[in-house]
Amino acid sequence: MQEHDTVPYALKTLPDQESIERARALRDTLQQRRTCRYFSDADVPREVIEAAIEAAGTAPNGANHQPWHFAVIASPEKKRAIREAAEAEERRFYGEDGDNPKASEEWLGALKELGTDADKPFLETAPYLIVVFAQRKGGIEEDGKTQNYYVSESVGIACGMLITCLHEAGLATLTHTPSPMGFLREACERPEWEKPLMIVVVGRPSEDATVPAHALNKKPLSQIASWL
Ligand code: IYR
Repeated sequence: MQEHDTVPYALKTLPDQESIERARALRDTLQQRRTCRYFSDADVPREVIEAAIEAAGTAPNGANHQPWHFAVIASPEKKRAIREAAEAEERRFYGEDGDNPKASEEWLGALKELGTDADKPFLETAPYLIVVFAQRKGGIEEDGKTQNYYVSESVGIACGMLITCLHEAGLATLTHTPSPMGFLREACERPEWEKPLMIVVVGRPSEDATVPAHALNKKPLSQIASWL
């Protein structure tokens, strides 16, 4: 290694059995997570959102530039504006605007089991929308010039950690990706070097919330892993 400043790595290691139990306990918790499309308008503590964003901010990332920004939307006016812009894009995607759909037939076929359409009421109902931005440039100082590295990978991992923390806190989430989503940069007053990556919708499920049965169909370990 080249010469650099260091501090000790103070990770508390665990006995094997406890390690296994804790990994399985978190797996069991995460196996209960569902993408939610029916939200209640009940408020949730801002402290949970803050802690989850702090958790996301610990994600591994390129050169420790931490190339992310989380714009938290709670204002009803902003939520309505985002819903209207997102639904306009979705109507074009699904062909609900009278033109040919922008999505291919194959893509629309793949979505059939999920039952989605251009209607996105949850963008107004849920108490919080977290709009996640990827900073293409900026470095740790966010100067808008310094090159950032592995931006999509870094911000993708951060989103995973955000969702994990929110789920652990008993909140429902939906990762929503209207396409294109350039309108979010203006709505959230973010600079041109930031690219919106996704909206994480956060709240409690409505009492009659359902999830598509298709969502329970998870690939087994034997299919998703190989051991070499
Ligand atoms: N963004 C659209 C379409 C959509 C695409 C995929 I891939 C999904 O897994 C779900 C939806 C929408 O939100 O309806």
